[in-house]
Amino acid sequence: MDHPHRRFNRLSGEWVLVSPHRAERPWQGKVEAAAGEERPPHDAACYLCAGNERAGGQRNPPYTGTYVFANDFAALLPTPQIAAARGLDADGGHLLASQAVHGECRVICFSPRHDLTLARMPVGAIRGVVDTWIAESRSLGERHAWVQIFENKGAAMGCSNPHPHGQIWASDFIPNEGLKEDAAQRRWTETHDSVLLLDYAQLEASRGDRVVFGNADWVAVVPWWAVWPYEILLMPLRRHIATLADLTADERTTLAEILKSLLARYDNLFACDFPYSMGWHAAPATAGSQGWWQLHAHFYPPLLRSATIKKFMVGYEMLGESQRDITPEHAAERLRACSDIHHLDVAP
Ligand code: H2U
Ligand code: ZN
Repeated sequence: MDHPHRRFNRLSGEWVLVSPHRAERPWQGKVEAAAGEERPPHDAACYLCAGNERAGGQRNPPYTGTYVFANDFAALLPTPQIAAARGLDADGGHLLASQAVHGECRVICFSPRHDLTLARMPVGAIRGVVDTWIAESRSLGERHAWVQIFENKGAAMGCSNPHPHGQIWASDFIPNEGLKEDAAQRRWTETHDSVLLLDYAQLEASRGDRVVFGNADWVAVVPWWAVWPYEILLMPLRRHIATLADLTADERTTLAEILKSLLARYDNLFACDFPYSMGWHAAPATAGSQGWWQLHAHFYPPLLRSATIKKFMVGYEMLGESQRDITPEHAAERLRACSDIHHLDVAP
């Protein structure tokens, strides 16, 4: 498969153009010096550190594990603003369509340690993050149609603060990505009488060439249809699991373990603090969706060749469709070859 071809994304229903012959340009293997910024365990100027005042004026408690607070600059507001949105429907909703929305936005501090990232936290502390994701998705899921848990990491992804943290945006609507995946998974179950991402996880585990790492309950692959060079799809391997709340205690621990292993490999790939956006997709509360939805996490990292050379989604990608040079198989091979011991935790 080193000729140009397209691959179909079963989950989103979109195609990606793969041009592996372009990647035959010799790989420089260039490793930039890791951004040498040493961070203190507590930064008096950080609005996420324990005990500090936030931009909104409130003070964080002296938290010791994870800490969740309502985003002081929330993109979604809790009160429906129906009248205001109607005012936007200037032509009766034919061309200038709009929809009033409401929701809630929260910030999750993963740890009080300003100098850590998920990749360098102990498995027990990552398990604490998993438990927080579960508790938040459960409570917000009771009153919102969609709960989007995500982490933006690194300045390259527009993250405003290196303190380890993620976000949750819960809304009364299912956003575009969720709708595409809902339709594709539903169609698969209706035509195959099975669960799309469980079939897919088991197929990838049996083939192995796109697998980065797997354990008793989970498998992480550079998916067949990956768009970002080192994109990862993390899926349950053994059974149909619709939501985070459906995970057993063992599956929560093996999830923390695989997260640590994957994120250490990411940092080791270019010996840097690897930027990415990641997030969870799970069954919404709509009737029937638990039947076809399989819980999974996407990792979308922008880096292409080194700590400083990233892939831009421009030109053909904006106007035509996504394109990649190195194959998903090649990317998986590179990630498999990385140690899962973080480079900063290796004794000199
Ligand atoms: P990033 O994950 O993109 O860095 O965003 C951090 C969030 O933290 C951002 O959504 C919120 C911002 O609104 N925030 C607060 O809620 N309070 C603050 O004091 C600063 C940042
Ligand atoms: Zn901090």
